[in-house]
Formats: sequence, C-alpha cells, structure tokens
Amino acid sequence: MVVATPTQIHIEKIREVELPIIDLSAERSEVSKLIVKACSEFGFFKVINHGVPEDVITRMEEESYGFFAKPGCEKQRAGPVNPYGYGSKNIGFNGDVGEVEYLLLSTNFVSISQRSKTISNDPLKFSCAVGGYIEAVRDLACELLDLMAKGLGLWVSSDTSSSSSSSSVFSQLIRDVDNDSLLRINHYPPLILTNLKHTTTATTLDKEEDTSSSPFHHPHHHDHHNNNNRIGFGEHSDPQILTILRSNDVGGLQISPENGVWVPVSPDPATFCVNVGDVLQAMTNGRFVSVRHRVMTNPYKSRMSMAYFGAPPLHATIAAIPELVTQCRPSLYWPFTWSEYKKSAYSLRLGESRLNLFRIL
Ligand code: GA4
Repeated sequence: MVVATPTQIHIEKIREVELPIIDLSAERSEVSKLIVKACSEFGFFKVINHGVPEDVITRMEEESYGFFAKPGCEKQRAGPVNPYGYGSKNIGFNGDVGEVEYLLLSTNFVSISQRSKTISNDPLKFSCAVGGYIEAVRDLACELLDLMAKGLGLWVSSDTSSSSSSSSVFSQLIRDVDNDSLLRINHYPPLILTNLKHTTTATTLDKEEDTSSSPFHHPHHHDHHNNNNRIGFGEHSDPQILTILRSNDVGGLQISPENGVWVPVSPDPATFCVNVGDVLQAMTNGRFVSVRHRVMTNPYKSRMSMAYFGAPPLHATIAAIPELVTQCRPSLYWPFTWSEYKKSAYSLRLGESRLNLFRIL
C-alpha cells in the first residue's frame, strides 16, 4: 500500500484550485458580496448566466477565425497595429514579443467600420459582428462594475437623492462617450516541440522560482509549461478598469497570485473570465487587486481569445474613491489621468509594474 506523505496530500488539494464562479442569475446582494470577495482575493473570477447571447459570441468568433485563417500577406494589409489593426508577435513598442497574432480594435463604431475594410471581404458583416459583441460585453462590464460598487457600499441603485445617476462611479467611466476601451482578438497558433528547438522568439523568459512552500505549487503544471509550451503573451497586468475575456476551449491562461507562482485557468467557452485592471486597483485604493497573468501556447491546438478592456476617457482623473480612504488605509497612489497612465504603460516593458510609478511612499 502506498501511503501519501503530507506533501502529496497538499499537492492533491491544490489541483482543485479554481477561480470563483459568479452566477449572475443569483440574488443581487449575494452576488455583489461574492464579486467583492473575488476581486479582493483573486482579482479574477468567471461569470456564468452572463446574459450575452450565444449568437452574438458565435458571430464574433466566426469572423475572427475567418480573419486568422487568411494568408499572412492578406492579414498584414490590416496592419500596422498602431493605434489599431493587425499585429503579429510584437507586443507594445519596447521589444516585447510573444507567439501570438492579434487584432487590436477601438470600440468606436466609426473607427471599426473604417478598419474593417482591410480586415474583411465583407466589412459590413465584420463591423456588425464586432459592434454587437462590444455592446453586449460592455453591458456585462457595467453590470459587474455596478455590483462591485454596491458590494463596496459605494452606490445604491434605488438612491434617487444623489445626482440621479443610474450607474456607478466605475461604470460611468466606460459608458462615457469618450471612453478609451479596446477589443483585442488573440490567436495563439499551436507550437510543436520540433519548432521549439529552433525558435527563440519569446524574450520574456520563464522566471519561475522554487515555489515548494506555496499553496499553489503544482509540479506537474510547472514542468509541463516549462518543457513543452512557449510564451504566447508574457506576464503583465491589464492597465484598464476591467477585462472581460472569452476564449475557445483551448487553455493557456495562467494567473500569478504570488511572485513566481503560476496557476492555470481552465478554459470554458460558456463563461467569461473577468479580471480587475490597474485603474480599478487604484480607484479602490488597493481593495481590489490587478493580478499578473500570462498566456502559454498549446503544442497541438489553436487558442483564440477575445478580450474587452473597459477603459476611462483619456482626460479622466483616476483617484481613490474617498469612502475607501481612511486613516488606517491612507491613499496608496497619486491621482493620475488615464492619458498619463497609458503613456507610462507604453513607455515600459510588458512585465514592468506601472502602478508602482504612481505609488505614494
Ligand atoms: C496589456 C493589455 C492589453 O492587451 C493592451 C496591451 C498593450 C499592447 O499590447 O499594445 C500593452 C500591454 C497591454 C501593457 C503595457 C504596454 C501596453 C503592451 C505594452 C508593453 C492592449 C493594453 O492596453 O495594455
């Protein structure tokens, strides 16, 4: 008989680590408490019964697959990526690369219509699919942000006394006509082992340390990702307010709850994976955490993901919500405009911490 050592038992337990699942069909006040807990402890959660119609997702996914299936030279016609368009391998402007090709799109319908002429042979169909998808995920993002505000005691929807707003201080920013939100469609082509031996394109190296004392340590995942998989999108945190991500059934997303520790997120096309961005961490004065994450490629299958990044207008000033600043919890960050923050994000490498530049003390 093989007797499990305490360490083995510990490892078996952490195999079950999963992101919190938020059911949007459940009772509102209960949901808002669970969302606050998830954003404070994980910075990530999955949403079920999200209300985004299946056909809206399917249409967007089909258009995306259609684009990535085109020959390379045709896809290049939709580039360069700055400010919006097609990009391959290069990420940002400071030399970061990953095994990914992508479309970066504004969420402004006029801009999408313009861009779609070089993306699709049926630009109207493409821009309608993108427009429909953006509208649906923006509504979902706003609903989640309103629930967060409620859970934090910042906003009561039935409160008619205060400036008659029907949305929270968070969702107002991404509902603003000048919002700077983005849609990013990522395609991570499969990379097989023979490719690995000859390609050295990813500059962001695996920095995994010995995590044997961590509750998240999982040697099997650890070894697997080091030996067989390449970095699709290197370690980073999202600069914006909130990210709403939908992927196909191919995994690869990993989150880093502590330095050097990586926890794989199981792929689930029926859910949206939601994460807190840097701006929300600053506005909540550190109550919510913008957690670092990365994407590894799969050796055999294509991963495709669609990420909506809800962002404020460029001129918006980001500061901690006064109710969340107390003597015991003084302000963590200097106020900044989204434009200043974005500039600093693009001046740094992907993996560098931008929020630290604005930290008080
Ligand atoms: C990460 C989140 C979004 O994908 C993104 C990325 C952006 C880019 O790819 O151009 C950034 C990256 C992201 C963070 C730091 C800067 C900006 C690349 C980079 C080095 C579109 C975003 O807004 O920030």
